[in-house]
Amino acid sequence: MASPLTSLVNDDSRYQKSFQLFLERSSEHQCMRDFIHNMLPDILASIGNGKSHINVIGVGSRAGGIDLEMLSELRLKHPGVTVDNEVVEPSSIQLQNYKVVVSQKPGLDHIKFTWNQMTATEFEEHWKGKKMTKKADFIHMIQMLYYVKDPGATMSFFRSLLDKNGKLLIILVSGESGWGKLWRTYSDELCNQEISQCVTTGDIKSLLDSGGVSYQSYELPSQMDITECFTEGDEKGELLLDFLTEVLHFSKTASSELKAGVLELLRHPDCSVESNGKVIFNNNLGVIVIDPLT
Ligand code: CQA
Repeated sequence: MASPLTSLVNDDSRYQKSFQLFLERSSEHQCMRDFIHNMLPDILASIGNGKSHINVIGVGSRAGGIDLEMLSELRLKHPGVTVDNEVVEPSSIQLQNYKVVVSQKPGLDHIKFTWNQMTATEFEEHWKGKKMTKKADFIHMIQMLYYVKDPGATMSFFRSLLDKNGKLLIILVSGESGWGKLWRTYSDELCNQEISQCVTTGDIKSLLDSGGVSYQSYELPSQMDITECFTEGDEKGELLLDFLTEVLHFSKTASSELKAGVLELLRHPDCSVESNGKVIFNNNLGVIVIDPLT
């Protein structure tokens, strides 16, 4: 049966609305910040190998909030180095926001920003086309591998850009999260590979293991309050459901059977815990840190 459901990515304004609400209802950004301030410094200490110049690539940087926090930890670990930061971001609005923040924030004079308004795949073509030989010391891909055709191929390309002692950092939802359970259960209905991949760090680890690639991994506990999803007709609940399923107007367009199944699974102990009348969805993230090809 052909899927009658439209992806949320087709309506960017609704995507941004549901994403903003997700950020308010979840600890996603806080848990990333905790990782950046507590674990990332040791990872950053191992890059660069005493060089006075460090090359960074941010893939899917959005408005740069998380990037700038990482760059400030990089500065603390490597005082006095200059940084070349390639920003890869397809949304012109997000890139514009990033540029404004950079122009207003003091203390970024040691960083040269190169703005690439393009997708990761376009960046790969552009890099290969220009026969670039520049290597990177630190590359990060945060919550973006869902949106490439072939996550394994994209990961391999960016890994091939790492200099000796470089690190490639990937953040995705954990295979053990509610997302993983939701996607394993409803892949036929919710995962349209033309639009986005239902990929978790579990899948990436399997790929790396089968290729004999060495990496480190971390689990970041994170929650999302999805209580409003269970109030029929609740506007915010519907926005959150759109975000969870990545389907535009899921409540209005999904079959009643699919809707009932998804709602039941979302509050099932495999996905959520219920306490004090709240339904708290497991939004755990996984971090993978990959070494260069040797
Ligand atoms: C578009 C596509 C994806 C976006 C976006 C716009 C996105 C956030 C904001 N704007 Cl056109 N994606 C995103 C970011 C974090 C995140 C999720 C999506 O946790 C949720 N899932 C990805 C499929 C599930 C983990």
